[in-house]
Amino acid sequence: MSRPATNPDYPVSSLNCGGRTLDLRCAAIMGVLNVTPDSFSDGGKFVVPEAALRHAEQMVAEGADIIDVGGESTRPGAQRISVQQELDRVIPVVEALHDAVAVPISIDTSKPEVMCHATSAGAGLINDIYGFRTEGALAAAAAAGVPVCVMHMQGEPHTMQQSPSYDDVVAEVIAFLSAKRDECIAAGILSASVIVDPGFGFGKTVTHNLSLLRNLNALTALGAPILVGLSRKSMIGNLLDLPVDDRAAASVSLALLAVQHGANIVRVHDVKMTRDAVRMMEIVNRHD
Ligand code: 8Y7
Repeated sequence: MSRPATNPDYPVSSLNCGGRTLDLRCAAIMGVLNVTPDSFSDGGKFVVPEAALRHAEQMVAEGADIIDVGGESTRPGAQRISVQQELDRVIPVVEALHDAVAVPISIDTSKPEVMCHATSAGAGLINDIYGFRTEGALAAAAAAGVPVCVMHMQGEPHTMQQSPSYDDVVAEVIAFLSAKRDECIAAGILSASVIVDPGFGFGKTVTHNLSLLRNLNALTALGAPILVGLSRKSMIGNLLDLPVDDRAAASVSLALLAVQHGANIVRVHDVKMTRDAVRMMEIVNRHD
């Protein structure tokens, strides 16, 4: 049975992630796999490759369509780590995961060396929250020949939440992503391989985040797959006064709204709940 697209106007139905297919006819679930000792929500739990592997396998069993492996914490105020530290953390995990699961693997990094080694080790997508602004990052991504996710961020992680400011957050984020995508294409990345992400929480107040979520549909004008990360973010803590380990229901609700407003990929910690909720919503939406 052929399944209608989440967004019927959207031209790309799948992405080739280094030989593994990410189906975008329905919203895809990206499971977060942090291999950092200091990540804000599950920091320290998955530093041992064995434990990381088991967690990834569980997410795939629960319906994750892609696993995003990250070795450097990006929470506000986090310190940056060296290339070698990041390689030591993520490469063994990417290699092991590539053998252990069949879904595409994404590497969350801004370092060209990590992009290069991780894609050689089997990663099929590069997720750079810095939007490939690091010297050599665009060239490394183009050489890797895999799809990329470009994310909007105002400022740098350690200062971005001090005083985020926009005249029109939606228009500015769209203009930024459009220019970034042009840069990617000029560097040799296929236009159909560029995913865009408004970067919830990255140099944005709660009001900016809400504006972007309510108007996410405006990003579909870019004609690119849209990825969003809202899972367990501080916006939920601010609005509902919930600690990070009690944000699952609110995160699922935000994921549903994002898909309803045009997101093609949702980056989440709670895979099973999000998968079930998104599937249910898609079934209801299609029943006419
Ligand atoms: C995002 C992300 C994070 C996001 C993309 C967290 C790595 C912070 N957030 N990547 N990474 N989009 N593409 O809360 O929103 O998980 S880290």
